Amino acid sequence: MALAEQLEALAIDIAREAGELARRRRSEGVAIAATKSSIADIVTEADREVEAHIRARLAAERPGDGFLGEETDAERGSTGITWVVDPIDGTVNYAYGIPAYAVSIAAVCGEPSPDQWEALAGAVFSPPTGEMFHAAHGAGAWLDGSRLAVNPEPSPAGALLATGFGYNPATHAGDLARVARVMPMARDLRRIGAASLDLSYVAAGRFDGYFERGLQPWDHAAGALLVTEAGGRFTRVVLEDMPGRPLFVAAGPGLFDSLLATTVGA
Ligand code: LIP
Repeated sequence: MALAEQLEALAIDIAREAGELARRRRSEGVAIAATKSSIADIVTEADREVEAHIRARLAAERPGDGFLGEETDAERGSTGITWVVDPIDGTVNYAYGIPAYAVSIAAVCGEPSPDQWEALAGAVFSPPTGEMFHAAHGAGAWLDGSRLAVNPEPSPAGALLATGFGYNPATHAGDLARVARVMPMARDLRRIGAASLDLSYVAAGRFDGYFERGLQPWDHAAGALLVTEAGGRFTRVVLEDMPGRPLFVAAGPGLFDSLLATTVGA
């Protein structure tokens, strides 16, 4: 088995275990552990416990690999492989009991930074639905054994698009102006609240496209590979007004260029 597929198999196993743990903790009641960048940016006890579980499993299975996770300190590895992990993507949904959250695990090689890494494998597990989206570089994107393909073109009714907003209220007006620019090309807009699911749904053809500013590496590492392995395109654009808050765009080949041009805006 090629290295990318070995890493994919490990990501799938650990994402499922971690997802079952997250679901159990959800049923037992969610405890907010702290807030992070703003009062709206929460971390639950389960986020931390699930990340600790994933990190320990990866360290046991692949000692020497690096780790970049949402809730714990990054660690450089010696093998050239780094795991990029979001233990519970969609934490606010998770805390409110909205059944739209996921465990996202990706393995990348090279410098562990989104503008330099090459993604080799990824798994996005949705505990509420039991769906396992997964991909290995060059081996396609899959959902529970079925191969995924993005929508080549939106329907004549317009594109079904998804987006998201950050935790800093000062960014909302700009993000809403972007939505207003995009709506003329859309049949409708969805706000799921978990980038890993948004990207998985683009890969599965459930959305024609997705755009959002300010994602963290762990929000998109696995989902971006799913989109490209399903025949779509994904990009990260640094915009002058806020270089630290890149814009991310994903879509099928027939929509990508116009969605990118519209979301970047002149
Ligand atoms: C979430 C992202 C989502 C974004 C939220 C948040 P978290 O990640 O997946 O796309 O709109 O603001 O960043 O914090 O739940 O891991």
